[in-house]
Amino acid sequence: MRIEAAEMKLITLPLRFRFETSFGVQTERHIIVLTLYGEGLEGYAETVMEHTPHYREETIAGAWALLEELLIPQVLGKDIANPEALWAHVRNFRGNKMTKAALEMAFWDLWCKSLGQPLWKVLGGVREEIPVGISLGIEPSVEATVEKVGRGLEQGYKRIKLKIKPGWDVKMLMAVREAYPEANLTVDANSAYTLNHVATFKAMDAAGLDYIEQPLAFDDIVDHAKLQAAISTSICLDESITSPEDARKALEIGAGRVINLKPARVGGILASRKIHDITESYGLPVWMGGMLEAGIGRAANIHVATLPMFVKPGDTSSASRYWEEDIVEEALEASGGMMAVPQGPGLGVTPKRELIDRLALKSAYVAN
Ligand code: OSB
Ligand code: MG
Repeated sequence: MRIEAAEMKLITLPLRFRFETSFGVQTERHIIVLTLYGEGLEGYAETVMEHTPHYREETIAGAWALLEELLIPQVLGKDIANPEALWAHVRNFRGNKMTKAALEMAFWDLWCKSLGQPLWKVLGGVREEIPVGISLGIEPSVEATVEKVGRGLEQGYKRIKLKIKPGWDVKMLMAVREAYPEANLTVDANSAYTLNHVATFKAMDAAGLDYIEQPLAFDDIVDHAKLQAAISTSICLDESITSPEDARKALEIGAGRVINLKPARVGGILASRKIHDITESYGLPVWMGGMLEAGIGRAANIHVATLPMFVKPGDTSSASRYWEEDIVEEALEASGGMMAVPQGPGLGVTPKRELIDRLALKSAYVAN
C-alpha cells in the first residue's frame, strides 16, 4: 500500500454533557481527523489526546506539528506492506504514543479496505458485539449521581464507572451502592490520590466495586503495587500503561489486576494486541477504555474490543450520549448494553465530509 497524500482537519465538537473528572471539566472535544490516501482508497483516524496535557503529556498542538512535520513525511510515497511495516518508519521516534497511534489507525483502515475486510476480522476478533458500560463524571450532588446511575442501568449498561476525587468518594459511593445493591460499579480517580489515602481505599473495599481505576500518579506502578497489597478491591491501571513493556512490568510487580486498554494511549492497535496477549498470559482480563471519541475513534475501539480477553464491559457507550451529531454516517448505538461491531471494510465508518469541513478550524494537506 503506497501512501500518496495525507490530510488533517482540526475540529471542535461540543459534548452533550459537562464531564468533570479529578483533572478538570470538559464541555467539548478537540479532534484531529486524519485521512491517508493510497491506491484510490481513504483511511481514517481521529486523535484522542486532550487540548491540554491533563490526562497524559500529549496535546493537540503537539500532535498536529508532529504529524505534519515528521510522521506523515516519514511515510509519504512509501510502499508499506502492512501495519508492522509502518512501524519501521516511526519506531525510532520516542513517546508520542497517541500521535503515532493516529497514523497507525488510519493505515489499518486503509490496509483493511485494500483487503476488503473489516478490521475486527483481520485482527482475529471473536465476537460481533461487545459488552459496554458508561463512565459518569463528577456530578453536583449525590442525589444527581444516584439518579444518573439509575438511568444508565435502565438503559441496559452493564457497568457504571464513577469518577472520584478526594472529598468525592466514599460517601457518594456508599449512597450509590445502597440504592443499587446489585449493580456492577467501579470508580476512576484519574491519579488524584497518594499513599497517604490508603484508609480511604480500605473504606471502599466495603462498596463491592469490580475495581478502582488509576488511584495514584499517572506515571507510577510501584506505589500502586503497595496500595494493591493493602486493599482487597482490584486496582485497574489506565494512565500508567503506555506500552506492552509497561503492562508486563506492572503485572509482574502486582501493581493491579486489570488493565483499561485504550489503543491510542499504548501506541496503537498492534501494541494493544500485544498487551491483550500479555494480560492473557497472567490470566487477567482487559477492557476497552474510552477518551470521549467521536465515530472514527469509537469504531476503532469497538473493533479492537472483539479480541478474546475483552470480557469486562468497556466505556464504548452509544455515540448519541456524547454528540448531537456524530462525524460519521453510521450510528454507533448500544442496545441492552451491547454494541454491534461495524461490518464494512476497514473501520466500517464513513466520515461526514461536509460536517467536518464546516467544523474545521485548521486544515493541512501533505503530499510530495
Ligand atoms: O480516565 O478513562 C478515563 C475520558 C477522557 C479521559 C480519560 C478518561 C475518560 C473517561 C470517559 O473515563 C470514557 C468515555 O466515555 O469515552
Ligand atoms: Mg481512566
